[in-house]
Amino acid sequence: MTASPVGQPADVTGMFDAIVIGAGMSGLYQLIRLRELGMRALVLEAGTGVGGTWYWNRYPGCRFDSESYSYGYSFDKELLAEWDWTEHFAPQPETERYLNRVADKYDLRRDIRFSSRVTAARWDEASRSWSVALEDGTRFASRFLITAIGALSSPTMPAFPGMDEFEGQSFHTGLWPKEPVDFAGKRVAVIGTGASGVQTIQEVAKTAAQLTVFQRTPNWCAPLHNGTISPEDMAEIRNRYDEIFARCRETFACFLHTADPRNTFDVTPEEREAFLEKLYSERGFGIWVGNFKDLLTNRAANEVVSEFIANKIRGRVKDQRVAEMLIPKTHGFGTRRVPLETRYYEVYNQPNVLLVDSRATPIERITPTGIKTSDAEYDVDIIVYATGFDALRGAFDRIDFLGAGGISLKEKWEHGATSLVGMLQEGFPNLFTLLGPHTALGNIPRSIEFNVDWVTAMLRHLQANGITRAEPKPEAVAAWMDHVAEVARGLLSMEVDSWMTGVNSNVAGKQVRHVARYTGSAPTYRAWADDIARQGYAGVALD
Ligand code: N01
Repeated sequence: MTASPVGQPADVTGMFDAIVIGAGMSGLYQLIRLRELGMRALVLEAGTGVGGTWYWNRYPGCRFDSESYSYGYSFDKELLAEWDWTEHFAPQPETERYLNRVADKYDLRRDIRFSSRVTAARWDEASRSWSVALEDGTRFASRFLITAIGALSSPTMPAFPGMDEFEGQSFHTGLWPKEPVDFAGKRVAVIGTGASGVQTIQEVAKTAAQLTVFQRTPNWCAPLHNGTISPEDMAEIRNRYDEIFARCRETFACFLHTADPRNTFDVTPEEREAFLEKLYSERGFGIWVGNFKDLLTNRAANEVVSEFIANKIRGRVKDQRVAEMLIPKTHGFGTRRVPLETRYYEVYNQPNVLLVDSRATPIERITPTGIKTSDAEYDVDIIVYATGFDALRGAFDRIDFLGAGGISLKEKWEHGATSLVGMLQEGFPNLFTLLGPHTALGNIPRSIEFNVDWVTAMLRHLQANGITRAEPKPEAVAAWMDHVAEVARGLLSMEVDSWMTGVNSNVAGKQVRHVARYTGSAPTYRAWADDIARQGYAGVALD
């Protein structure tokens, strides 16, 4: 196939070789690669700027919890040489600046249409093209459609009665306004204690007159140990970039940290304690993904580590009644995403901070002046909803994808998504889903670079061989889904409700725990995907 236009359906106002939905880290990198293929590409972005996650999530305290230098793009040596990270875990404004620098450097904005929310995408068999509609009715068409819509990008709000009547300000962390929000002297409520809630709480507590935290399920949190990066440190990091990215390629989830080769009970109690102390005092995710290798599969091992962390919480929170409220009782350490924190637990020692157990005393309604629970009323000026996302499938469900023969992706995925290596969808020819369900996530930019390169190589193969239609075969999808199910077997995280098991209490039909994401290692994932490519896209019907 060449980059020539395809047959144009009557209602289409623009025709492209490829349309990318989303101008976050995936979309920007994909656009660079599509240009290299000589394709005429268009990126459609709902926001007014680039950055995706780092554009929308500008809540106070938002920052990385992968090391900055393991998170940035690795594909551009010049960019690596030029860009200085200022903190081990960069705050959101720095990351947004970084992604704008990338957009400037490659002059990407000329192919990005901002304020363009895609609401529908329809496959047209006759022209072998996708027709993509925006919410204002504008339509574009392309041979190939690539979703770069993120895994955690569809924010969800609870459905408390009275929310519209609240007379103060209210915000969702994932839809934070660009204008600064001043918490000084205000009475603030934060609902939700996941990674977003924890980062928000520890920041808001610094200036709010009163902070009331509504916690339904406590999460196991561990110290981030952030620090600034001096110019000398940055020079040293820069010299190690090859080593850093090589390490990320080898590890289970593309982090700098990976599981210790020992099992929890291979060592004496003293050695175990010393190892856990070391991990707890070190920067980043080591305490979670660098722990004993049986942490997430052996219940007894998990209990030992959980008790270690529980004692840390007891040691950091003065009021032991509050400490017990903060210690998870229904899931073990690491079986849900571990929020990394900076003096989070100490916040609860402040006189201006109150923790409310919103499972014991549920929120009943939002009133014009605050929050009413089953046993009290809390007057507040600001409500922060840190209530998370309709993860993984959620961003897809917001778009009405209709594939071959009019099949609906939302209906097809009603009881759980299927795919071939997360990136190709049976019934949806020429659709590529970057960070789709069942791609390896982990340190996400590392996965993004792999996925974009994989899609780009496949597009190059299609171009070179004059192929205008590509759709995964049912047997290949079934084999991949068997593997996805197999690697999740025996994981303690599969016994717990979270976005990682596809559960969201705020979304109808998403209460059933299932294998919602790929839980195997990134190297195993890449080997599967690379095998498909090596065999000339075996498992994909090409025509
Ligand atoms: O969302 P969450 P998040 N009534 O789903 C509560 C990534 N991330 O935005 O646990 C009362 O984890 C809910 O309670 P429960 C990261 O991968 C990364 O914090 O369902 N409470 C929970 O406490 C993360 O895992 C970074 O009982 C309600 C909270 O809201 C993912 O994004 C930073 C409720 C939601 O927690 C999602 O994190 C931030 C209701 N009706 C996020 N509905 C970094 O890398 C929900 N809750 C730094």
